[in-house]
Amino acid sequence: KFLKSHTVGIVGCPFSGGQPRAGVDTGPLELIESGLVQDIEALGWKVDFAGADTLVSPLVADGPDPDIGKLKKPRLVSNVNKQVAERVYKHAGAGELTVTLGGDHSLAMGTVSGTFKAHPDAALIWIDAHADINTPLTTPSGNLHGCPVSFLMGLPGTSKEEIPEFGWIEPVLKANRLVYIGLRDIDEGERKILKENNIKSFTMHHVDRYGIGKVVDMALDHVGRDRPIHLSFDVDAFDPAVAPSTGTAVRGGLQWREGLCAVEMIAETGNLVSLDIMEINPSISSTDNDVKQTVDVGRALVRAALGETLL
Ligand code: 4U7
Ligand code: MN
Ligand code: MN
Ligand code: MN
Repeated sequence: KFLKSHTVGIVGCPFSGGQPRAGVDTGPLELIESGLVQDIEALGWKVDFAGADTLVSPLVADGPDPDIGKLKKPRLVSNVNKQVAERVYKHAGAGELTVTLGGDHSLAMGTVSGTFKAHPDAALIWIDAHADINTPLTTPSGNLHGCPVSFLMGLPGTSKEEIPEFGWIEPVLKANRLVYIGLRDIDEGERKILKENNIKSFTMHHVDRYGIGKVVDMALDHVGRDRPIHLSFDVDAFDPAVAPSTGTAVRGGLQWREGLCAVEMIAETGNLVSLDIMEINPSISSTDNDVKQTVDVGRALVRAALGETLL
């Protein structure tokens, strides 16, 4: 409906500057090397990907980057995300289904900005253990992967006047176009923001209580079933037994089929225009199988988004 061609545009973002743990920047290459492009082609989609050497740069700061308030590496995160936004817009504006491979979740500043520039009426579905809606004023850690949603909404503390370094980000996201699934680790400041802005949030409690199918149906009803969808999927939404190789794992998450079912239902609407697979960190593992399993679930999410399991 909203895509102009049966083409997946891949944006690889080897970036870890939005959080402190090394290794999440190798997530995109692991996904590509595992056979993701072949997976996509096998499902009958064309792939628009210029190769691993076109992954977004710069990956490291090119000058001093002192904290702004509590925020860590603010100029680096901003600069990388501005480029990500342009790359995503190039694909989304051409009517491709954009798939962005992270990298840490601060990258959603760029992915959502790029998608919404091409599809201003889009809704954002955020599947994550965390709400990632801390502002520069509420963040307990200063890590920008916990903050992207606040910038996209233009919450207090994120304006051009308050923090010109992020002035390129337009507040494109309205509270009623955002829905969360899988939350279970919410900071006090975030809880207040979610309540004050009436942001629809399905926590793991709701998943347990109603089942994933009902939760996704309610989520789609809330944002509206007739608009483009950007799905931002943080693999830490999964239970750590399913996706162990990630930086901020939290017990009690989605099972393998629950996560896949959610993505399948979103794919089934025919409205998915942009997908983020974020926070796979191949450097984090306690058994030999951890990395493979986490990469496998990331690949499975992409295939599900492209309709693999729909008849
Ligand atoms: B992720 C946290 F305090 N809320 O802001 C923060 F608990 O992209 C965690 O979802 C953020 O992995 C996690 O640092 C960001 C913390
Ligand atoms: Mn998370
Ligand atoms: Mn996240
Ligand atoms: Mn994380």
